[in-house]
Amino acid sequence: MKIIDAQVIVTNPGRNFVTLKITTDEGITGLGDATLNGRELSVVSYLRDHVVPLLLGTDPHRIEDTWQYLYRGAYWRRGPVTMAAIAAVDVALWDIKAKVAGLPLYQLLGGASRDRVRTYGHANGATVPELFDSVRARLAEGYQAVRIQTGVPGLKTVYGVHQGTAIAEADGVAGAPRLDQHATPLVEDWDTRAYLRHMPTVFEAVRNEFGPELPLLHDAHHRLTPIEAARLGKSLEPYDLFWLEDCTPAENQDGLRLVREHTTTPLAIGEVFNTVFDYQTLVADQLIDYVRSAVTHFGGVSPLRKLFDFAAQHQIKSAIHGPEDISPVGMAAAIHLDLAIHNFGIQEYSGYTARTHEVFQHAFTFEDGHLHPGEAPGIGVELDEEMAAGHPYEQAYLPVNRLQDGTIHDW
Ligand code: KDG
Ligand code: MG
Repeated sequence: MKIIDAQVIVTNPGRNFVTLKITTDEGITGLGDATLNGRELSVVSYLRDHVVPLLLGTDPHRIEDTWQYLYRGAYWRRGPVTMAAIAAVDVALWDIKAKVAGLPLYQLLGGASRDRVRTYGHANGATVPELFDSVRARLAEGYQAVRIQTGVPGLKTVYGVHQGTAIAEADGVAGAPRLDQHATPLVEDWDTRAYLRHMPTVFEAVRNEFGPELPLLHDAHHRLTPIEAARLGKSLEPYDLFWLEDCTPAENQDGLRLVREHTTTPLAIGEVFNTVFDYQTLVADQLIDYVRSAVTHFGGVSPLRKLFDFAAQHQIKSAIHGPEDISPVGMAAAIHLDLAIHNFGIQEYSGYTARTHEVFQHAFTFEDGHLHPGEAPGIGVELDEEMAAGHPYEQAYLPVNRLQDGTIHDW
């Protein structure tokens, strides 16, 4: 079998998604997600201009060899653009291989290790009463674990707290919020001391309202220094978090050592990482509890599975990044992996707009807070190209963050 065509399709059924479609001489097609939020077109060019010419005429079954060729053969390794492009190829080739076998991808990854995949959803509110409403809405949708994000007194806009941007048309997960995307970057504001004072009061209120059982998560979104993160982790210990996510930017992996020494709150990290090398110290020294990379930003199913095996040796579990900016193609690949690996932890899932479900018809299902990849051969996603063309690309940026004196801060 040979690859005879590879197209890059950009569509915006609510937000921008980049999809690679590989076609073989036997008429079998495979899809891969290459969406890099806010920098989408750089991956489109990387694929169209530099990767597609290398794929034509090659054997789609040689997934590992193709991966190594694209990774090592570029000379310039790693980085989000490169690894999103390689991820799209890797997933599209797994899709083809599984379709040829007539099996859902998870069967080729060793078969199911569980019956279904536990997820967590996003609850948020500018105030605590609004947050409670949001938690109730997620529970009504079936979620059995909830991420908690709130406004901070004195700050206008804070990460994860969506102001009037809920997607009314979202189905399945009805209240799925639209992650802020703007034609020019929205400027949010930040005050670490106000945040550190506020968060324990929020979690105390949530525990009092919803009881001790509900798994609660929180994303600090890279904003704290290690000692600030240590303080937050310690102050949240009475509220028994499932995890504290991205508590500090982890370019300096050793920073997590300080956090770890001061708190027993479980730590999750890695959604901006793109190779196993970003995790080397974190995993080998057991400084974290969950690895958070997305199939889409980590080079695909092949390297992510290797990361999970490395993590398993250190009793660290998976928690694949699954925000709204991972397309249903990237999400489907994640769910197959979640079902197959032994050290599965939890899967993030925020749902999609109704239009997204129409453009990307998928076999995966969401029920009672759990996902299942379905039994369709391959990853189980088909792209309606005509419909996709009806929703063209729109330039969109993520927000940026400034301290109250105007200094740029991590978003
Ligand atoms: O594009 C950026 C988002 O993917 C990110 O902000 C979402 O932090 C995120 C999460 O945990 O889902
Ligand atoms: Mg996050």
